[in-house]
Amino acid sequence: MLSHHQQFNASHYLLDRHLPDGGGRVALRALTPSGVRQLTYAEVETEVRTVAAGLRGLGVRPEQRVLMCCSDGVELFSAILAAMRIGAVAVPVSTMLRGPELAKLVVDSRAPVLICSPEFGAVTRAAVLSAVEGGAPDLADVVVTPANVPCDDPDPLGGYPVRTRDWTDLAATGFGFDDGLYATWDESPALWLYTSGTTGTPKAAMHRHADIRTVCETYAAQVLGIRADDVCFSVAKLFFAYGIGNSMFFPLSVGASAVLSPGRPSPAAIAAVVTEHPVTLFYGSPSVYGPLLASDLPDDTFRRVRQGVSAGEALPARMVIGMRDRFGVEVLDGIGSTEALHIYLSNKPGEVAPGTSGVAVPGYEVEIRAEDGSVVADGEKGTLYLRADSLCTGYWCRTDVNRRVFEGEWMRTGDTYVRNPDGTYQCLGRTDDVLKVGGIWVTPMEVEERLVLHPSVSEVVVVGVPDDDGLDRTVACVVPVEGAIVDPEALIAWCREGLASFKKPRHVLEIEAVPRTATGKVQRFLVRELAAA
Ligand code: 3SK
Repeated sequence: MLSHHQQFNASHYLLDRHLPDGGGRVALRALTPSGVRQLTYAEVETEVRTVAAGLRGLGVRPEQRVLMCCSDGVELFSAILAAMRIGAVAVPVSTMLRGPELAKLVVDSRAPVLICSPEFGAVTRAAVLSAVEGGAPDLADVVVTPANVPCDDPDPLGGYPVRTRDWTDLAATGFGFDDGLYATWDESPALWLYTSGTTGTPKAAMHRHADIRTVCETYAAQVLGIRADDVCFSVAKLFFAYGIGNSMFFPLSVGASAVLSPGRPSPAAIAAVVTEHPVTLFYGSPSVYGPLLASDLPDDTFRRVRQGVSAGEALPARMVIGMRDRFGVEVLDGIGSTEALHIYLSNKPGEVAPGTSGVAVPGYEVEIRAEDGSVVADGEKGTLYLRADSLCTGYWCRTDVNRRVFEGEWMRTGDTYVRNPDGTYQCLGRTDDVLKVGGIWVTPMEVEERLVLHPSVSEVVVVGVPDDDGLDRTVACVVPVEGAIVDPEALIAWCREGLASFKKPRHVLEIEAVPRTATGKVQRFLVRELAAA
């Protein structure tokens, strides 16, 4: 064997390793239409072996991709672990995609097998049809799981232009096939996660088996201090990098457990989970902390939660403080990326600096660089660069983007950051979102933070729209609090009161909702289009 071929399989690391003495521990509590399905580590392993043999029975070979468009449940959880177990590549994709978007991923991934939930039957059928017609000769089988949310598809297996089988057939297909571990290496491909960022076509960030161990040993162990008695609940689903770390990698890395909830994370649904299950680690994002704070949930709803986490976009300081003062939950805001697999800048327990992304996670290195590539001094803004063992090996078949984004060992994140005098890092938005107004830099986030304090404002996005001279003018796109009136003059005066005058928006526009990506990031290019219309 070559020296860089260290045998390692993430599925073994997460699951089989615990079996000698931890097989009876609860690994999973999956919410289904008929109640909670609770599985021990030994039961998950049995499920994973069954799916592994089934995939082998379908002819899946090591390093081939298995595409999964499934709601969170036992099937998706075991399919991901099963694919990695047999050396194949798990590719869980967003359940929010429409048919043509999913078709592109079927074509791009060259997956021979697509596993889907019947809830997304119409979308997957349209996608498979269009993909097969438009250049997906590799796709041979679609496997339909049981539904994890009520679903009335009259013919879940019908209408696919390839072989179709249900979950029970998959098990039967695997009869007599090997369900054992494939001898993957640290370096072997394990997981692809499609990311579109805030613009552009989706690209698959390719992760190795070793990357999964890295995020467990760094962020989960050294920031969260995750323990075997933790119960994790993540609002982000398993197809997000944030969600798969929160609900699968982290709990399984220490013999802990996760609650999987396939539904929409309304405040009431979140409250039901954290009160009915002994959740100790709650992973959210600004888009859930805002509604939680606006809700009338009892203040002791999160009494069993020992730590809250936030990622996706910068958590406003008022939400950090609100969660602490009202619900007694310390929320660690951090920033991660699909490319890094999880969070690389984070606040630490007991050392939270509200409104910042905290400091580098142990094992991760960041630099803030000016346009000429030099590292800027504290207090100066620049683009955040990241060096990390868990960085993906690149984007599948996207040489153009790879050459722009990955610079040797470093990745250009495209986020504008500043390091504060106390050593914490503060997000100022995307590198290309910072505006120059009248020759002076204006950071949209600063203006947004001021505007959101106004009682009539629920959400706001500030963008630059070029005027006739091509010069940026700032437009604040405001979603009002229910029943409130947006008064542009009053809001501009409010900004003038709290900010240097040049930072006030030139225009205020009322919008119904902030457009966001599947991962909850604001789609500023769409807001810009609204503002320019
Ligand atoms: O958006 C983030 O902050 C994030 C965090 C963890 C994993 C993945 C992502 C995109």
